[in-house]
Amino acid sequence: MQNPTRISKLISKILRHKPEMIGITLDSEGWADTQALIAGIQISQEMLEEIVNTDAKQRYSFNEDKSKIRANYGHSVKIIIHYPEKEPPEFLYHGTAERFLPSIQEKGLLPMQRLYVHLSKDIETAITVGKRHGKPYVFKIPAKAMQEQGYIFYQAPNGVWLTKLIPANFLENIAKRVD
Ligand code: HQG
Repeated sequence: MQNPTRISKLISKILRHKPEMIGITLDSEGWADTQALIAGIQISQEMLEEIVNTDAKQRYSFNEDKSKIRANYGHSVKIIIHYPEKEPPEFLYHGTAERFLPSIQEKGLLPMQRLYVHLSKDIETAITVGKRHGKPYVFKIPAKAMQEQGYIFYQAPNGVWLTKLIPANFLENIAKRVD
């Protein structure tokens, strides 16, 4: 029996970063042909549907007739998903690792390899995100105030918040060390 978590990680890699690794392509909005993905990673349609439907972070969506599939967020491939622009809550959070602090304090939060900076709605989620990179560190972002100054915030289907850039001045004196 194939391990669904391992398959899901492989699907993330293909649909966000490297479709060419199984010889498939993404269209301009990130959609891949479902049957081509299934053939490329040798899983059943049922397994794929189970992964899409049960993924804890709703990482993937099918189109209406399930002929296409895409990742909902996290891409490095240059596609354009039209996320709804949304009014953010007063504060959002970004979990990172302590080792990135000097660079972040100098340059602000940048999308790095991805298309957007990813923000979380609460500190706990941000800590989990930060732990993926090392000793976690959480920035509290005054999202509402930024939006009022013209910065645009989007929300992916799973609730992850996205924006293009958080300049360093919005991070000043509001960083929280996580022990
Ligand atoms: C850091 C996961 C140096 C940034 C998560 C982060 C998320 C800088 C790292 C989603 C920097 C990029 C995305 C700067 C930002 N200098 N480092 N100027 N600006 N960074 O993985 O936000 O489970 O691309 O702080 O839950 O960690 O995959 O982004 O630490 O929602 O579905 O550069 O991926 O979702 O790392 O994670 P990432 P992220 P999944």
